[in-house]
Amino acid sequence: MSEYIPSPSKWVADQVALYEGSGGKEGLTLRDTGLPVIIVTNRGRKTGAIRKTPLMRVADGNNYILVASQGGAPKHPVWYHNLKAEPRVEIRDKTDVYEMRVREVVDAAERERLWAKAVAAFPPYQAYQEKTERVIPLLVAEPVA
Ligand code: F42
Repeated sequence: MSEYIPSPSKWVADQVALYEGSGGKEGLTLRDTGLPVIIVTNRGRKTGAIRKTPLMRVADGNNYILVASQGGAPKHPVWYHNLKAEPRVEIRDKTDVYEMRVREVVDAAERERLWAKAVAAFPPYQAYQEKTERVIPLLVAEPVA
């Protein structure tokens, strides 16, 4: 089994430790917003190590929409590149864990529909998009049959 390398960002690593350590019963929201978070487990594209990334929970039926916003930073988050290289992930939503496959949304109509869902779930995404020159990538995680 590969090594798990926690995020270098302490608040992120702490949330993962609480969420996963409690089996999906604690640490379920972004700070004190009350808004739900999922944990994406994937592999680093260079190290092959296990990485765990909390993201806002944006559901679309049985799928999850992953928003590579990173607070409107100028560059895509590193996890986006990891998922492009290795799309097989595990997603924890509270106590449920799913094997999923990720693809980037490229179709304009699909993007419009899913972006509206993302902003409805987490309104700050709109301000993050206005803050940055890049188009914030959307990825869809779909259950592996
Ligand atoms: N980030 C979002 O982008 N969207 C969200 O909706 C979101 C919600 C959220 C909720 C709760 C929470 O605690 C955090 C949340 N975040 C959200 C932050 C998110 O979890 C990430 O921390 C953030 O997006 C930054 O992701 P990042 O992958 O850029 O992380 C940096 C800090 C990082 O970990 N860098 C590593 C490092 O060591 O510098 C990268 C490690 C890595 O993946 N290495 C790869 C490897 O092979 O192992 C190779 C990378 C390469 O060079 O190609």
